[in-house]
Amino acid sequence: NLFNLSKSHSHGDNMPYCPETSPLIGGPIHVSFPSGLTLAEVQRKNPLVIRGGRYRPPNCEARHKTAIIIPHRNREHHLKFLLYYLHPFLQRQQLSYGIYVIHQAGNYTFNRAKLMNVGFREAMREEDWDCLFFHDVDLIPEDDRNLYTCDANPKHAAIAMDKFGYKLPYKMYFGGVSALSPLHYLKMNGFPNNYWGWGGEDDDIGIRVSLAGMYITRPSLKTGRYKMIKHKLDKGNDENPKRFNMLAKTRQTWKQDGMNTLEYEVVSRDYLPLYANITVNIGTET
Ligand code: BGN
Repeated sequence: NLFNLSKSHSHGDNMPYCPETSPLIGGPIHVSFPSGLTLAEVQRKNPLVIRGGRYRPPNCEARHKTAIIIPHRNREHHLKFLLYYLHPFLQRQQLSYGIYVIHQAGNYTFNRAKLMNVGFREAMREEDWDCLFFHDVDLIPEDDRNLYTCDANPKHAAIAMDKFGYKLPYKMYFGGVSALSPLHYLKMNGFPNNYWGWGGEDDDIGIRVSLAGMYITRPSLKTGRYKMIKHKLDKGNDENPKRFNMLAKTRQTWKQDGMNTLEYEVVSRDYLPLYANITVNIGTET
């Protein structure tokens, strides 16, 4: 029955809510990339994280339930560093959270936005998350006060990246890390499914936000800071030459392309110690 079902996800006894502002939050984080770091080490440092990369504060009832969605292929090295920083970061914010890595099967051109749509559906079928963070694998938050919670409108979190000189590259930029509630997500029909290759999908998503009657909120430049892990261009993720034309048509296409047309096949669901790894076949460009 419904009552027992929801009960099974809480701690059982009546714990007090966590404070509105976590006392564990510090300020800036010094981010470096220690050589020789292993996932076993990350696991050892995060003893309260359970299978599937889930966590709840041990001594208080979290006020927020956040799912982190990370689209991924062939970036194990980056993922390791992200997990190393992200787990303690989320724990210091006293969040109840889960980390989902959505892994595109095969070698066909990468499709970041469609993987996000898959992540949304897969995460929401497991838990009643109140916020989803759509997170690039190579971006490490550099300040604890950049809260991984949702606002009344979609939030763009990665506003000050080192590679852009710690400022927004352009006013409409919505890439890197963004946060939407399930209602925000469905209101804009999710993300586009047909941006294959690099570029433009984040701009499309930004346009969708306003077409759906919402606006973009942002943390301060001081806290929305990220370090990008340096890397070369990926194989299988060439620039998408169609993105300019597609972006010019978002207004006509957003209602016909998104969560309402999402199709994919789950290849495997692995509940690993530090994250849930969901491998999916998302097909090819038609
Ligand atoms: C933009 C890309 C974004 C990318 C940022 C930052 C396009 C569409 C051009 C009309 N947008 O130029 O996808 O996140 O740069 O690298 O290419």
